[in-house]
Amino acid sequence: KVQLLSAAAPAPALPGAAQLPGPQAVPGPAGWPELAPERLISDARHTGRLPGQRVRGEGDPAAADPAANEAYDGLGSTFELFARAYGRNSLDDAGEVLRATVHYGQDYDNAFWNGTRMVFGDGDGQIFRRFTGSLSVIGHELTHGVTQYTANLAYRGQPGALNESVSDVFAALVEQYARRQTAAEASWLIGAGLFTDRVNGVALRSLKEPGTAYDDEVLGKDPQPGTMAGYVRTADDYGGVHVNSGIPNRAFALLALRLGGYAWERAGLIWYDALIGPEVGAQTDFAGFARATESAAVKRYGRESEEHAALAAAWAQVGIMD
Ligand code: ASN
Ligand code: ZN
Repeated sequence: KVQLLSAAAPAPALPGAAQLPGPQAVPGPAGWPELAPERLISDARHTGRLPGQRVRGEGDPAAADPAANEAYDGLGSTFELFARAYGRNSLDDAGEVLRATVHYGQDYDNAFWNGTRMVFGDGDGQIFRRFTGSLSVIGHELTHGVTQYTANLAYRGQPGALNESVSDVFAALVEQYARRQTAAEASWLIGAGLFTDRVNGVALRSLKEPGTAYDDEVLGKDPQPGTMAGYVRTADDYGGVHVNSGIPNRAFALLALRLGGYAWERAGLIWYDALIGPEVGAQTDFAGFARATESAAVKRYGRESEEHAALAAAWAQVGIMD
């Protein structure tokens, strides 16, 4: 069965990150060092063997293979969000090499983080196109690496759904940052453009409107809930980690939309502070994560701040922390 990293009408064509103005257009806070990625792209040549053959390293000219170049550019865009918005030097904040393997397996319908590298399938061409085609998929998988080095959220139940949600939140921010989109302008979709024309869906998931990303004869309907009332109790998928992530995802989108402007700035900082802070660990549940974001908002912006009020309202709207 297809495990959807979770898909609805084709998304509008958007410019790739490569065609956008360089990172200097949105500089990080003054005083932060200039950080640069070290990327290494390999090719599994349609086998299941990792890492595969080296096809492009840092600073190399574009490869002949578009999948390799998409991976290279997407790793760069992800590095850029974490570096420029949060001062983070790669996944481990110590300059770890960003590694990816393309053309993994045959007709492989997924992408994953294996603990040390990103791995991308080509899709089966029936449901999915190649997974390097979506910057939010790349951002999602790499953020699993950031989570591994920080909160290390267990991949089961509510901590697992938070692990998934954190990957979706920063994936959305990677795309928004690359496109210089405000919260109001953003699609809030994960994996837009991955589905072939045969699928009735726009993306794998929607942070803004969980449960609306696809409704398809073969795939069924997007099962994500947007409130605790819809929390799915299941033994599948480690307790529904790709489903229940819709709840904290929506809390983030509600906060960002309420605050307005660039979501990576205030909303993203609050989430990042919580993720790397002392209150969030392997067993943190939704309520614990909400409290950690509240501590972060109060610390950064004050108890009487607009940010704190917007945060409390967002969590209350999804049925957590009222
Ligand atoms: N692409 C999926 C993810 O990162 C892989 C999986 O864990 N089923 O969540
Ligand atoms: Zn994931």
